[in-house]
Amino acid sequence: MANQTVVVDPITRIEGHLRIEAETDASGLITRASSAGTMVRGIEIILRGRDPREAWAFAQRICGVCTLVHGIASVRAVENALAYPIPPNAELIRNLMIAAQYVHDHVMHFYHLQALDWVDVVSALKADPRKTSELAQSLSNYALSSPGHFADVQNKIKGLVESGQLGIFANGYWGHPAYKLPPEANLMAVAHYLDALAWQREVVKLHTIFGGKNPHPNFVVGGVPCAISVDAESTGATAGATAVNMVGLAIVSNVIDRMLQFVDQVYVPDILAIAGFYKDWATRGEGIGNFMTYGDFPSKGINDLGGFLIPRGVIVDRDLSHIEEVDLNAEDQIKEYVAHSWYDYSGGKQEGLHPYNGETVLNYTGPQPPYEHLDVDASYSWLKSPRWRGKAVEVGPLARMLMLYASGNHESRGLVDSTLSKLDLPVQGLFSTLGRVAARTLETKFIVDQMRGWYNQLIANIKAGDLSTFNAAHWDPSTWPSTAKGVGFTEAPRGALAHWVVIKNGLIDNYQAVVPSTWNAGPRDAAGQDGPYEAALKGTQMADTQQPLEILRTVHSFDPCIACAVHLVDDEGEEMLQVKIR
Ligand code: NFE
Ligand code: MG
Repeated sequence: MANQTVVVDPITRIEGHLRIEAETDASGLITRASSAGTMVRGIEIILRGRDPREAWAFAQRICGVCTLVHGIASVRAVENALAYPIPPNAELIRNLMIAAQYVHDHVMHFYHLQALDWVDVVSALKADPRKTSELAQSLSNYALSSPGHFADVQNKIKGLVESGQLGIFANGYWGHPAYKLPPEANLMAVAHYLDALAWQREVVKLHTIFGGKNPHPNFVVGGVPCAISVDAESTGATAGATAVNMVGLAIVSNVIDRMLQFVDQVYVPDILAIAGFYKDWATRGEGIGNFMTYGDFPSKGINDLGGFLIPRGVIVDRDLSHIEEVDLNAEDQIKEYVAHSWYDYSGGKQEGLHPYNGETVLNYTGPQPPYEHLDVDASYSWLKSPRWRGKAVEVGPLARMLMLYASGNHESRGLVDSTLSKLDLPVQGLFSTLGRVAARTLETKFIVDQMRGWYNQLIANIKAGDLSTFNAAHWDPSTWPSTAKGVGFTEAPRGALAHWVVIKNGLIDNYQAVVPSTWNAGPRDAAGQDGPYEAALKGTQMADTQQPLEILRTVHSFDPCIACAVHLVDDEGEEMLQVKIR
């Protein structure tokens, strides 16, 4: 083999349009990788001149996968600008909604977007359903583990394969030597893929109770838009259709139980079992080694960082003995660069801008389609390159679990240590593709365990007579200063997310969103430093450059969302996976 540029475009089983160009040496080792977002929409431009109280409804349309998170970041940004506190019940309901999003999103990401990198669907046909049932029952007491259930699933797959239409299972590299699971484990995982589809349809109800619908539940600046009604307890009827009553709260309680059950009985045991076959991926896809969180799940208001369940900070160079502080308002800390992006800045392409001064000026200088390669030495992405104090940082579940671990959080340390010991891996194994997959699962367990506490607190408040969910104090724009600026942040499933808003005379003057997948998937910066995907792909040995499964494994371990990352489509139709070799 000669040196090649392997192009994977689009990367499938993600949200949005992502292209990876990986330059390899003669052995198939990746020597340089370039991550390109190839889709642009302009939500930040659409927001200018609007009433900041309605920004959430537009901003939330940045993405329907991490639905909710842009609504949360937006109302928090406006509340921050207006020094607008929300009632304790609103904080509890937001925590429950954000947590539900983690559990829903992480389970779906594993089974529906990522599992097929590790699970060979076609191999499941060779499994013995009886042995599969024994395997499943040795891992947990999940109810759907009978030989008959697995035989049914196997027949379903057989039908798909025999019809020649694998449908949702099309386009896998089935039979690739990097698939290591025995047929029984493959069959079990495919069965759980299908079970997770049915499960997610039920648990999404939590958002519909508190926010009216999903995707895109409703929010309001100053609280949450659901009134709590205790009158309708006996009938289930409510005076106003949007009120939450005891019947609705009982459904929320049931959803929390179902989430807990699926995570404990299916998701966590599956990941532990599957990870045992892929321990070599604990030394692959290491990445940039810097990790950042903004923190979330407040218990004493958004301004009391000490009351956050997930702490804020940066870990530099994998040093878990020290956490750096992050200040989202400090102009010298968070900056976005466009040196390799299809944007211009008024001060030139080498400049970095803090989001309060952020500019969104499109300037496409790439090749006209159809093209073979991007000019990766010039501009090559619609993503900007955000940096913290000039450093590329990874955000997401691994960053959060590391921050919890480094800050001494007892439950998360227990989860991480017991997992490492079960897999017989050192702590360094966390800084890897497998580490990202495992951290997402452990985080789900950590968060789902918190949900009952918030729920109980909400019920206790209601029983004590506190029904307040909205604070009207600063709703009227006549109470606002003529100029104000604020930042709203959240830990979205894919990582640290913030929106910065500048308000002038009651209207939005500037609005900038810096999003988890922008942090992770962004291109090289003005100093030529790789983004986290690029760094994680560099040094990866590919078995077969025509079947870039290794690239998919590492990129999927970050859970990309390019709609979020660019928030700015070309008018080309959907394209199937294409691998071009030079
Ligand atoms: Ni569209 Fe998103 C999340 C945000 S990703 S999925 O989680 O914000 O970057
Ligand atoms: Mg932006």
